Amino acid sequence: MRLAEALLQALRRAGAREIFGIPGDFALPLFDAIERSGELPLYTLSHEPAVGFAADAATRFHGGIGVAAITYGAGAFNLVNPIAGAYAERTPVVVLSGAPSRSERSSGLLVHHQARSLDSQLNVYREITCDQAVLDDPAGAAGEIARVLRTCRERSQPVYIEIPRDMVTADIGPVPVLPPSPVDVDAVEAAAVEILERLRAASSPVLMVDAEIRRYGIEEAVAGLAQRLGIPVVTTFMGRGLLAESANPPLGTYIGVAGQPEITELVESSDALLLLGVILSDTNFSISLRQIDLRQTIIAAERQVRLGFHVYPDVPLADLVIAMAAKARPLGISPDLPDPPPPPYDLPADDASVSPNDIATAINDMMRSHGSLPMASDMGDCLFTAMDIDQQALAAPGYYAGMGFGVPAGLGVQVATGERPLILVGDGAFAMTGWELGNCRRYGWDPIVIVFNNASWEMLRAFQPDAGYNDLDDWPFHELAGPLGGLGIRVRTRRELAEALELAVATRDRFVLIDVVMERGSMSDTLSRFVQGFGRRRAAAESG
Ligand code: TPW
Ligand code: MG
Repeated sequence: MRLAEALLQALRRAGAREIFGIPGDFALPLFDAIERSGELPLYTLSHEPAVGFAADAATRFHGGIGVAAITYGAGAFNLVNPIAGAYAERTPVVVLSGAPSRSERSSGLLVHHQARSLDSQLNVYREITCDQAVLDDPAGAAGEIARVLRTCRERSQPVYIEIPRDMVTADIGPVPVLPPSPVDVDAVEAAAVEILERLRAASSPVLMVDAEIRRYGIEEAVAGLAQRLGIPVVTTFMGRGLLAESANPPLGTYIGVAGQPEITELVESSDALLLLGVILSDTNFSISLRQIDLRQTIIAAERQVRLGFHVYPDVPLADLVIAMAAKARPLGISPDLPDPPPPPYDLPADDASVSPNDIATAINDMMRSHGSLPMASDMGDCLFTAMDIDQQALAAPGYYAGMGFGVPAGLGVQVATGERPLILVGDGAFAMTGWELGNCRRYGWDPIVIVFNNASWEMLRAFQPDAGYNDLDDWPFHELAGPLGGLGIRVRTRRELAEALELAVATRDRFVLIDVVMERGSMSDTLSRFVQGFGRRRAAAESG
């Protein structure tokens, strides 16, 4: 079989559902093979960062693996940032890069798009992917593809595959289906038993979940386990949106001082905090009201279980959850579960100017009337505002925090779900990747996009109030929508916002951009508390 076909079939078998990409001459043979084989649908976008964000977000929604196909050098280096983000946030995205042919490599000339050496690109990607293969040898290619795809799934992180352009049509053997990497079944059992004993001995155990439970497709299993144990569940900031559709959604989201005090108290006073698939990041933990001693918590993530100083290596999260479920009996605690305040509803339709919190309220009202929409959010106050939106499936860079994610991620969400997504994005982030909306018409995508337009890098201003460089110009984003194939509406008041959302819901054949003009300095309550919490932490750290 030809290499490209074998590769595409193996990708599909490994859980790929689509390819996002931008071609270039080194990748033309590969793109031809993608289009001709029809193995996976191909969506081209306008700038490689968007390719990576869309592939990442689609993967977060459909499970399986994502694919980002780009050309050598100029294309691949443009893709570095989203792949770094996917690495940090544990999304399994396969990078397919075209590359110079074997004869071009040995010609002695510098090749266009080359940075330093021909392998500079590979070396950069070694840092941000968990396995790499350069398919320059027909004899070894099938085995390399199989290994890299297995690593991608098992580590749930990006991998890198480089395809010299003359290799696309090379004959290779069938790509084997590798068995899963060995797991120490006894270690899994022992870890499950020890965790359950710790929980049973505790008086206020709490389960906190994060990205990995979605990446490994075990959300339902975790929900079932929690219910069997009778243990309260919360998500991290990064994990907001997990289990949103479960029969027993989480009590809320832990954001330390920035979050709901009831949830903060529950988590920080727990004597057995079980972190399943949790990323131990500063956005998740550094704004604790009371320092959480991570050595006293139980952590299962990155194929490891840690209880204090006791470490079980090679314990896949899914295996652990299954083993725990098999042994789980009700913990017999009847905790006084807090009743966090319900999300805000019923926005007054008046002529007051819009605040970020109003946007959350308006979205809650809209979804209550018309059904929920899957969401993607950028970094910025829009993500903090999203914490007040009644729990919905959400793709957001809650840990890596890269701007520019929101709009292309929303496009990926629409591809993965077939549903119309809701995209939350700041004006600064929209200026980075918002143009990608111009690709909606070709593919029949119709997201609803809410631009938090405060003519400002407001989140930075919140940390550095006197800085002039955080002022942005007032760009009429709503006027850009029409020429790009969408409908644009600018709103300034709460009444206009509610009406615009109704109109957006009723407009089904194109994207709708609602440009919400807000005052500089107007911030969501969650972001204000987050900024204050960070300030206090920094002051405490500096005073020793
Ligand atoms: C790729 C640093 C974090 S938040 C922010 C910046 C520049 C301002 C965001 O402005 P926006 O939203 O989108 O108007 P808002 O609500 O704050 O007004 N470059 C990248 N990523 C990050 N995170 C930054 C810079 C940053
Ligand atoms: Mg802004």
